[in-house]
Amino acid sequence: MNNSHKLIAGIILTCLFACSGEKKNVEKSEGKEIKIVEKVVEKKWEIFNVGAVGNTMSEMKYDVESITVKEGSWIRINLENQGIDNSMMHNIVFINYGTRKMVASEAIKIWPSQDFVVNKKNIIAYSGVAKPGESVVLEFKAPKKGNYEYLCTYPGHAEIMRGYFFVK
Ligand SMILES: [Cu+2]
Repeated sequence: MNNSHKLIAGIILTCLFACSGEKKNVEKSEGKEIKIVEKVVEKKWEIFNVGAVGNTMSEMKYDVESITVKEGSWIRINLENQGIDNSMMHNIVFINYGTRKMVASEAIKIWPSQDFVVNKKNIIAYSGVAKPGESVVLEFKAPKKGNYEYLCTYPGHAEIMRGYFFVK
């Protein structure tokens, strides 16, 4: 490589680095330059550890009776199934106030499919099913201020596996 080739190679290299550096901020679309502004909105998390305890249909329950959060916050529910009996399969489903029986009965109808969640219009958020000894995580944004409920939609559990969810 002679000197002029080295110079050209040097220019190309400089250009490659310079160009790749600029690309992060500017993108060309139909000949117009558009500046991309990265907006980092920090989510405000409210984290709750909920245990599903008990090993019989009469014992089983969530060890948290109510959950209160602020409107607009992000909620992370760590649901830990502490049961050991095979029939103890649990999820956690957040619903509109007063719709528990309806949501639960519709879940029974589709037994034993999927996540036992059917009546989506009354559902705010729902987790997957945790088998005995398993944990599942549910993340969602708090709905508007008001009173809500949560329940386990595994068939037969909704009468006693439930709690209240308040958004302030
Ligand atoms: Cu359950």
